[in-house]
Amino acid sequence: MKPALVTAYMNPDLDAVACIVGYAEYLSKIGVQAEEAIFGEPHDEAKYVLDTFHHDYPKKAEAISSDDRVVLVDTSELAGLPEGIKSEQVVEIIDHRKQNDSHLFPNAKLQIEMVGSAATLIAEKFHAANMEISERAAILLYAAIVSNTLNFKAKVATERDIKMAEWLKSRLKLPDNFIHDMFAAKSDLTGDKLSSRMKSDFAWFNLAGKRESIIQLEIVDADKLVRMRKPELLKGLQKFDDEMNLDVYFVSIIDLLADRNFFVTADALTQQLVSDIFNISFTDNVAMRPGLIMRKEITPLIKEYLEHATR
Ligand SMILES: [Mn+2]
Repeated sequence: MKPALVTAYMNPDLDAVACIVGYAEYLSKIGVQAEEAIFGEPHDEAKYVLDTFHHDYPKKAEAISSDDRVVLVDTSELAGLPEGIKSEQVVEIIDHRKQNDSHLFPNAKLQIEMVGSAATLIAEKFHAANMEISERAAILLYAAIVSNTLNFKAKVATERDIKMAEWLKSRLKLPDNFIHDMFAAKSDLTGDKLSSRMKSDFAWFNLAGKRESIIQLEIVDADKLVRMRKPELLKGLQKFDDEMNLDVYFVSIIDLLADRNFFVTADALTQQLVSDIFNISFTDNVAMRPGLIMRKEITPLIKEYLEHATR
């Protein structure tokens, strides 16, 4: 039998890459034939972690054939999956989001649990089995947990995330300032990097019959980005709307050190919805919300708003 392909959505972020590498390793170690499979380009943050520790990037997959068995990690949605994956081919799903399509995968064994990072669910498997973990998998899983929980400051962070991060950290030799440097590395959006980050982060979802997309940037000095690059942010959004005919769409910029979000959009319906949900207001297409909030927390609020909207 062909090895199962462990994969996620196109252009996987750090959490997805960590889960792909970690779970393929775990499955192999328990005797299940499995392979890492990346479609598109891993996010810069994942590359930064692998580069810092001189580890290989995960194997790029070419295409899905109809006899492949697919394991999905860090996603449970049809949207955003690599082309060619049919929901019947998915044999297992490990994910951590409320908003999911898991009912559309008839053959999948499901593990969907509300932790901050899907990487935590993978780390727990090694931990529970008291199994050796490679440095490559351990650093990716550790970095993913820290990144996904915004260094444990995000509301999505749970005791389970903290416990697994500590366990992984105890098995690693981390350079001084590793977390700071990782956050700084992903904040570099100079020049073309802003538009390519927006593109790699773009995905849209059907929420209560509306096409919704939130581009999430997690950076330091978010106020400066908003001040200097707002025209590019708006232009990028406009392009997504032109191509995909979106109903609700904005950029959510998480200000990692100042603990606040900026929301940017020129779309009137979106401004209304974001203003209503968070009780904030837009000035020149920008609104600020104190505290950190992540896309996976915002999405269910939008869904609820749309379902109850009578307009
Ligand atoms: Mn995730």
